[in-house]
Amino acid sequence: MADSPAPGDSVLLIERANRVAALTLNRPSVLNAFNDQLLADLLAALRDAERDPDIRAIIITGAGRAFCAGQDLQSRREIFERGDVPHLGAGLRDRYKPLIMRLRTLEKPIIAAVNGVAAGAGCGLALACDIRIAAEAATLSTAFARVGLACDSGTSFFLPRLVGLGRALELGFTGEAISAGEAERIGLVNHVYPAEDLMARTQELAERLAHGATRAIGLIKRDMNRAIAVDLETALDYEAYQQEIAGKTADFREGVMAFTEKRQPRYTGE
Ligand code: T3D
Repeated sequence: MADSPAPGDSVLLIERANRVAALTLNRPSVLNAFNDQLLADLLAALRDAERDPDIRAIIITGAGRAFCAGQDLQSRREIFERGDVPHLGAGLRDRYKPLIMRLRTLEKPIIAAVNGVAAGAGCGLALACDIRIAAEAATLSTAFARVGLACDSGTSFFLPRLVGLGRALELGFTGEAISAGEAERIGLVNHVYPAEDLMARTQELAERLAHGATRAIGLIKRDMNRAIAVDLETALDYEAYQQEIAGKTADFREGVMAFTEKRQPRYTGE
């Protein structure tokens, strides 16, 4: 079976509408597993979205029935068949680390629309997004230990912060898939919707954010990224530093003017 999209199709589809870029992982026959091309294209698309002032929110989703099944294991099988030894550390530093870092440092909201199974690095990808919205039938699984690997793609960083250490360790050790409903209950996903509503509801939220004070949203993301890894005093100082920046944005001026003039604000993201 072909492991890629139809000839001429890209492994990553990019759609832009109403200030939102929607990135669709497009290797449905292998549940959108990551190969080098998909990782490179996703990183490039995020870089483009970061630089484009017309794009103020990003959605990541998967084509077909899956979100992403993690690293393409067929390519790992080929290493063993050649009699080679896998050197996974270098690949993680060169391909996954830049992707996860880009997701966290990109100062625009990124929403994972988890349309189906998210496993291994596919689960890691979802966890590294700012907000996760799942279809009712979606499942999330660390999966790594089931194929004899430790957690990667930021999973060991984000999972305990999202669900607490005890739950994170169990999910890591077992690699068991949890349902979207259970993921919502433990704080791993923000919202769950019927499959037919998933993209519309995700687009709706993305557009709302994209028409908001997106400079402030970027600063909030930067703040919270920092705050989860430092002590309170450092976090308070960093908030003051960030707010100094926010206070000088056109959006803050507009927010104050709109409030005092009793009208809706028109934010430009500047
Ligand atoms: O290597 C490094 O660089 C280190 C980084 C590692 C990061 C990782 O992500 S390691 C973890 C990799 N992912 C997994 O272990 C998950 C593997 N997949 C599965 O366990 C199952 O496919 C699912 C639970 C995700 C879904 O199960 P199911 O029954 O719904 O579907 P299926 O029949 O297993 O999969 C459908 C097809 O997709 C199938 O191909 P076929 O038989 O129709 O030709 C299957 O082989 C293919 N597929 C699914 N996942 C992968 C994959 N092909 C390559 N790589 C995959 N990860």
